[in-house]
Parts: sequence; structure tokens; C-alpha cells
Amino acid sequence: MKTIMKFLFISFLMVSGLQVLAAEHRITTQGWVFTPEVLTISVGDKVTWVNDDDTIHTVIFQDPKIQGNDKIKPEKEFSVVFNTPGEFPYQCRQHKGNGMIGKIIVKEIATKK
Ligand SMILES: [Cu+2]
Repeated sequence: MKTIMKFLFISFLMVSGLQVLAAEHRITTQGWVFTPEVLTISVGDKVTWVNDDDTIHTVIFQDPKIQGNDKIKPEKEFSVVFNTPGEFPYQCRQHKGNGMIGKIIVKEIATKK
């Protein structure tokens, strides 16, 4: 019983520790440009796209496993939590011809020594 309690307590510490470390990053669309265009984050971080234009934008990932959004209305937001390391290019379907493309680079969380 004692061992189980200890295990649960340590698990709790690990989970809450990760939540403290997880950050939120914001990407704006002003002028039909994702800013920043390339964003490097850590595993578990959340990325929020904010549509601050007066037209609908989309966020469509090359990797179909990542749920995008094909209708982000003006003044609306859309968020994704990235739980897998890697590089995730995406684009706005309507405005990719205008260069509206971006990339999220997800790094493993560096472990302290
Ligand atoms: Cu767009």
C-alpha cells in the first residue's frame, strides 16, 4: 500500500511538473503572413493561431495525423498541443500562393542533469 501511495505521489509530481513547463505560443496572421513563420517549441507545448485579419484563414498540416482547421474566422483562435517531436509544416489553403506557409519544430524537453 505504501509503495502504491509513493508511486501515485511521484506520478502526480511528474504530471504537474510537465504542466508547469508546458508553454503556450501564439502565431498571428496579420497581412496574410504567419508570424513567426517558423516556431520552435517543446513537446507538450500549445500553439495558438490568432486570426487578426478580416478574412478567413486555415491551418492545414502536411501530416494528416495533426488536426488542422479549415475555417478560422476573423478574431477567432485555433490551438494545437504538440505531443510528438518532429517538424510539422503547414499552410493556409487559400493563401499558400501568397506565401502563407509556416512550420512548427517540436523538440524533446531537455532533461536536467
Ligand atoms: Cu489565409
